Amino acid sequence: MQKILLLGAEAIAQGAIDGGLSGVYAYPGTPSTEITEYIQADKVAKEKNIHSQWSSNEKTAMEAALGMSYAGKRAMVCMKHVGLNVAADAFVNSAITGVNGGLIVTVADDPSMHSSQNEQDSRFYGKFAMIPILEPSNQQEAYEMTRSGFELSEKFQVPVMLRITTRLSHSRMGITRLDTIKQNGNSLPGDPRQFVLLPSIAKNRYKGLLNNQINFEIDSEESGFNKYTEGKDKKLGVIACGLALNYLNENYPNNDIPYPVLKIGQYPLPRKMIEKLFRECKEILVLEEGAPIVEEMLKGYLEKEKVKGRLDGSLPRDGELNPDLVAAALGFKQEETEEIPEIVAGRPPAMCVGCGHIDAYIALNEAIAEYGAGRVFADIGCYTLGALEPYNAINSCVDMGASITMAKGAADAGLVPAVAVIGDSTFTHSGMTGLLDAVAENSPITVLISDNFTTGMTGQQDSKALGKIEDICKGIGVDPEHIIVMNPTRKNHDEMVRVLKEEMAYNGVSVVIPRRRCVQTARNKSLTAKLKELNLK
Ligand SMILES: Cc1ncc(C[n+]2csc(CCOP(=O)(O)OP(=O)(O)O)c2C)c(N)n1
Ligand code: SF4
Repeated sequence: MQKILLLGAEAIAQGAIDGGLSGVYAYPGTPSTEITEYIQADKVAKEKNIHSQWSSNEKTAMEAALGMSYAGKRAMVCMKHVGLNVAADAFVNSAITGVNGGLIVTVADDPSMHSSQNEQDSRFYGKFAMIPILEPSNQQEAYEMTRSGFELSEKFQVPVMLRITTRLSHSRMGITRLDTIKQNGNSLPGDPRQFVLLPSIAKNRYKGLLNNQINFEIDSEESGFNKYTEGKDKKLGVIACGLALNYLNENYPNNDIPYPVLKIGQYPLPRKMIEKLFRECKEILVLEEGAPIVEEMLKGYLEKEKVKGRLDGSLPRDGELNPDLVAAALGFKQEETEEIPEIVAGRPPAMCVGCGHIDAYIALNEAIAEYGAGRVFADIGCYTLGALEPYNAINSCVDMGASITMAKGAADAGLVPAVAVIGDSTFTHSGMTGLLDAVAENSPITVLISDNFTTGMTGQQDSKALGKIEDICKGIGVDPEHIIVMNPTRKNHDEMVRVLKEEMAYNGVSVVIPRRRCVQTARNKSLTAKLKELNLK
């Protein structure tokens, strides 16, 4: 087959389509978004009727994928690393229910936090759930792992995690495609009660998962994704996990690495290969992107002093790896590199000119001034940039949905009024349930749902909240007199300030909805048509 140039994320999507995928479920999040977008745009995926609509959040995505697997078909769920925190309940329990159709949980980590709140390493979650993990070293392997990951999942009847990182997701390679595999037909799980996690059933299922661990390890030992390459110089042995293999290779352009190298692409770790490396080499250098998970495990059960990596300072404890850092760990002399000219110096991100969030913040800052600073709890989206100059408008951004619940907690503590700022997509992701808590106790909070009809920050995906926000708030129990829609423009500034002042003075839950279309969606014709249909502007 011909080669096609694909991003790592796209290679995963193509691998899934070629591997017999029947449905992808996802909530957008950098660096995972392009996987689902590729499937949504793919003609063949459409012809094959592969489900690819966005889910409301990562938990609903994980559960829907598990449901598709229950019904016998191959499913994939995709998310960024922090999304797995949201999906964790379903994810961990899916290892115990097991699967029917192959299920791949693709999680994209973001070491160095290029666009994330943290740099947590999803391999911890895979290990925690005790399922096999695949970690590609390049985009071709990402394609192949996804394509064959469904088989691995079906072979052991457990979900399989595919763990990638930003650089792999967002860089390209020529991909050689393999034959396409047909989609599964419908079938029911072998054991009709395996998905019923009542304690008596769950205990048995859990024992089965524990008993299977040795089989996962044997599979890792035999996997083509793990590879031991001999080297003459036994002073050092290198363990290179996933993408870190690239950084090692870049230091040896002639492919003449003198040391034995153990490439890891499938977990649990292939213990026999690791023991061989330990037997043969004086010291071990562990190269892994993210947390020092492998290094820590090896230090725990083998000779401590022998293992070098992120924990002993051979490599930095946090942030992404790169060829230079690996060169230093290998003892190469660093060449002086040219200084970066000032013109390419880092620039902080900013909201677009003409963004409705800006006018909402200008009004909020004025309205809240009389109460003093420190009472605006925000959420995750473009509006988080309101934390920066010149607005300095918000005081928190913790996780998706936290704005409303944190405002409620602060109001419970006596910080009245407390204000929450949340976007439309984040509201339906995980803000709605917090609003229900606030309504249940009639908490004195003012919630700004800044509605721009889209999921702006991740690239203008559909928003599940479109045309529904007022009804959702009414349904949850917010007094309709305190659900107020505003047009956030300069012209309306005084009116916005007046409304916000009035609602902040109200002793109960009020929802103010500054509503203006995200300027980046101006050319999105299908959104224009939907807005017309809903009579929204
Ligand atoms: C749990 C989790 N999932 C996904 C993301 C990625 N993400 C950041 S902001 C955002 C959506 C923001 O949309 P919205 O609330 O409508 O605000 P907008 O960016 O449009 O202003 C997403 C999906 C994340 N940070 N955390
Ligand atoms: S992408 Fe849209 S929501 Fe985000 S800053 Fe720009 S205009 Fe505002």
